[in-house]
Amino acid sequence: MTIVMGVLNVTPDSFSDGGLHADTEAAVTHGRLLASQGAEIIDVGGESTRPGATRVPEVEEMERVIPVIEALVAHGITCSVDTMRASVVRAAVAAGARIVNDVSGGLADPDMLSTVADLGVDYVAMHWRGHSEVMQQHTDYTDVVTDVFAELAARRDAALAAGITAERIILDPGIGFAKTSEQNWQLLRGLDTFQAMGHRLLIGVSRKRFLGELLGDKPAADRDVATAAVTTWCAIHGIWAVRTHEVTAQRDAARVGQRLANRAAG
Ligand code: PMM
Repeated sequence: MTIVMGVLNVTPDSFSDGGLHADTEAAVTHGRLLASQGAEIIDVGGESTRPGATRVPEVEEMERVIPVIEALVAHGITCSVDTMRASVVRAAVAAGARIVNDVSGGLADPDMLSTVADLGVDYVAMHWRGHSEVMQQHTDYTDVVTDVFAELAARRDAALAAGITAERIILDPGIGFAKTSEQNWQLLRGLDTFQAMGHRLLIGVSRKRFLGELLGDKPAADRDVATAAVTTWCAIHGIWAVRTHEVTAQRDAARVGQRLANRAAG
């Protein structure tokens, strides 16, 4: 069945007050809650990738994510690290992370792919065309499904060439990254095309802006029902995992999708 990857952003805008220790504690508490609700992986990130966001210094990113990963792993929780930096990957894997979630697909850091190959962990390569400050200036596609497929296949090939084995590669078309709302919908309609690449697929639509836009500018906190609708669609299409902020409704939605597709319930 489609599994849920719970989003844990250890960023100041997610955990508003207190110093670093309070942030770490609040993050660990939240990560444990998501896991107890049925998230099979907790995706720990210390750098916001929202459109327009500026980069966080490397030390700060490490200070945010490493203690949280250590604590969650100590509680027996499977963690991925959401980072574009090879140095953060090394520290996160040493702290017990088992999956690397690189929204840049290896493009942001020339050392990323060889580092992941060396560490022998799973690798999510997402479709990406540039950092958050500029990504919405890169939404020109001839055909978004065909073009994202080709660009993602190139990243997959680069990962293979660097020595990451095929079974370890997970692909993600990068909903909301250098895409307009319409292009996001086209990519979601094209999931079968991406399935044909023969890798596990991860989809992240949780609370994203295009859902709010569809629903009369609903605020982010009110987009979980719409997210669940897409989760059902992802489950129907055999997606390996959805990356979401909320877990309970997403798991239910994945079960429904599983039954609609007439696969055995997970
Ligand atoms: N989206 C965000 C962050 N990381 N990782 C993957 N693999 N796929 C995504 O779609 C994705 C991601 C942005 O969402 P957030 O700011 O709400 O975490």
